[in-house]
Amino acid sequence: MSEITKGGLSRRGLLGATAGGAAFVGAMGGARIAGIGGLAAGAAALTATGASAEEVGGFEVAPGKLDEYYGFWSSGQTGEMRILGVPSMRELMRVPVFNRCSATGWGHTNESLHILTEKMTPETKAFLAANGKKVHDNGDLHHVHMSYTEGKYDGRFLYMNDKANTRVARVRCDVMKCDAILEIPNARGIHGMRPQKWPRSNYVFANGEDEVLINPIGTDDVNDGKSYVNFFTAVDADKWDVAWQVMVSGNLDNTDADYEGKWAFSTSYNSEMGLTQADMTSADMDHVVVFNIAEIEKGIAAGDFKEMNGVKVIDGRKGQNKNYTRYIPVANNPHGCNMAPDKKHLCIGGKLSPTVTVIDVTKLDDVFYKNAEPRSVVVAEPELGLGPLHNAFDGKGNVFTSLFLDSQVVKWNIDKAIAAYKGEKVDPILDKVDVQYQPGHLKTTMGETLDADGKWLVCLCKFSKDRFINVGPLKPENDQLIDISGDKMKVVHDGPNFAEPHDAIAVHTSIVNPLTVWKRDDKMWAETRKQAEADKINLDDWQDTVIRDGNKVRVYMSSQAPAFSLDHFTVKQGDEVTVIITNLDDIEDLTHGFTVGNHGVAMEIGPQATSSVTFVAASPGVHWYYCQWFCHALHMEMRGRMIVEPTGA
Ligand code: RUQ
Ligand code: CUA
Ligand code: CA
Repeated sequence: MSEITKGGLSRRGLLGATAGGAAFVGAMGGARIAGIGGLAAGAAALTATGASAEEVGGFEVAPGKLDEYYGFWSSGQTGEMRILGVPSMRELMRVPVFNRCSATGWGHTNESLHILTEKMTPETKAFLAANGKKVHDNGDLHHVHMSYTEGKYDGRFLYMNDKANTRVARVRCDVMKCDAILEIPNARGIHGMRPQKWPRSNYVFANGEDEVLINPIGTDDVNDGKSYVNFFTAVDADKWDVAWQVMVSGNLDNTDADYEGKWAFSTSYNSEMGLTQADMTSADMDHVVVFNIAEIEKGIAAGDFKEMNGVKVIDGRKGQNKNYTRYIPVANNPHGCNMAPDKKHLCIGGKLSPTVTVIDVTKLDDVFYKNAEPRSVVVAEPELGLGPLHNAFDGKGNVFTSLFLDSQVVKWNIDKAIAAYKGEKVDPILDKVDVQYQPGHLKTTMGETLDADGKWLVCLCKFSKDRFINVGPLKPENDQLIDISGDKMKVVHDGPNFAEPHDAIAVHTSIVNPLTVWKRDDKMWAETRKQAEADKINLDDWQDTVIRDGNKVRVYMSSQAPAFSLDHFTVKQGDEVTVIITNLDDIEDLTHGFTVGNHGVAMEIGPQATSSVTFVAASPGVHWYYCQWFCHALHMEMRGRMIVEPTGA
């Protein structure tokens, strides 16, 4: 077992109330953090004020009524993106991204396989082939963020990371489907991810959390942290390729960008470059890395990079004495990294320290160009409670910070925190509210944009414990809705959610306006259209043609409720069969599906969409296919036969 277990950390300790939390911090080296006991007592006293919260209401959305915000949720290890309505917290849609989806055929249709494999590294392709696979079936989607123009959501794309398989993906907001995935070379474990906010999201910044060997295995000692580095990646959001990478000292956890397009920031909990948990928590201080975007672009243009696996890599490690990066010391093992919409203040969650470190980003030029001491940019460091992880904003100068160990959200004021840091006798804490339980991310409506409106806060709690009827040892998360329109926060709704949303954003409905029916010339099936043109098939017209091309058979079908254009087709055992279906229905909500019995074949075909799937007809006999999307009174009868003639027949 690890050092920490020996030190007394148990699951019970983690889950317990403040006392357990204090034990946790103690085990993690809390001796270095002053005032834990007193702070915990203060927190408990404040909690009692929950009853005085203002009754504002307005979160219940009656049947037939619509939500004011789109909530875009990550799903962690489920690998998909989810759309919820806010404030109703109703789950509206699941958008498969890194996972294999049984309903839509994502990860199985040719269109999705094209997206999943197009920008895969040769290394991964070879690994998958050795395992008899084309794609990974899992992903760990932590963060979803929308594209920006001048600090505001622009409704074009949603970007998201995959920590499990080191990828970044993009979802088109016009159809709410993933249209691009990029595996990041060199780095491992993409965790933090944010689009550039200003002037627009030209870059998507992506952090590698896991350390990677500098040299091929066998060259250096794998048990020496000095053999490892980490990578910060800027993805060109338009070309969907890596623009550049920066090699850094220490690992990288969460990232954000400023509102001027000058900086990106990443927290590091392993500045020690430790390879064990004990080593990763051994130092007094870790750091936030500041990336100087203009200097990095200049360095790339001037050729000051090393090419690694086709990527231009700048060396931004400590001691390079160049203007690419600076390392700002913060208390050991920081986590969340959130830029306030006042354009000035960056808030860093202390995690093992009960503080949030506030950095004034307008002071960063002095650190880069005037040799100012790195900590001179710190303008406040309020003690807020135990386990501060993430920060959200109301656009009125206040911050909401999740306290993982205290199971609370604390509301505090930036100006007051700055005054207190200067020595004035002011308490920056405005309110605390209990949440159930152990919150991670928390998000305010429009809170990570210049349009932050301070109406709702969604707090994503990692444990639900007793909040719902028991569904067995695996329990849902609890995404709680908190009314923040008054002075006091008020928890108004419990939102159970399956494994395991990490992060969410809430975007006003005026910004997002998806289509209800696909456009026939959509690029999603551009490759399929090319093949159809070669086969002299008009994909926009009625199709009922079977084309044989050696042992490859292409079956072109149309669907129109309640029938497929082919009620049967015949192939030979061993044929590689591609079924291409175009849904000619152009009515809103009229989706068809195509499932072949006992073949593991299923896909969605949206109104006016084309979808295709390829498999080998290895099993002779008659196999029924059917529409699995309830589309008509005769939906059950929307089926047909695939006749597979035995070899030699
Ligand atoms: S960060 S552990 Cu979003 Cu709190 Cu992934
Ligand atoms: Cu078409 Cu059911
Ligand atoms: Ca550390």
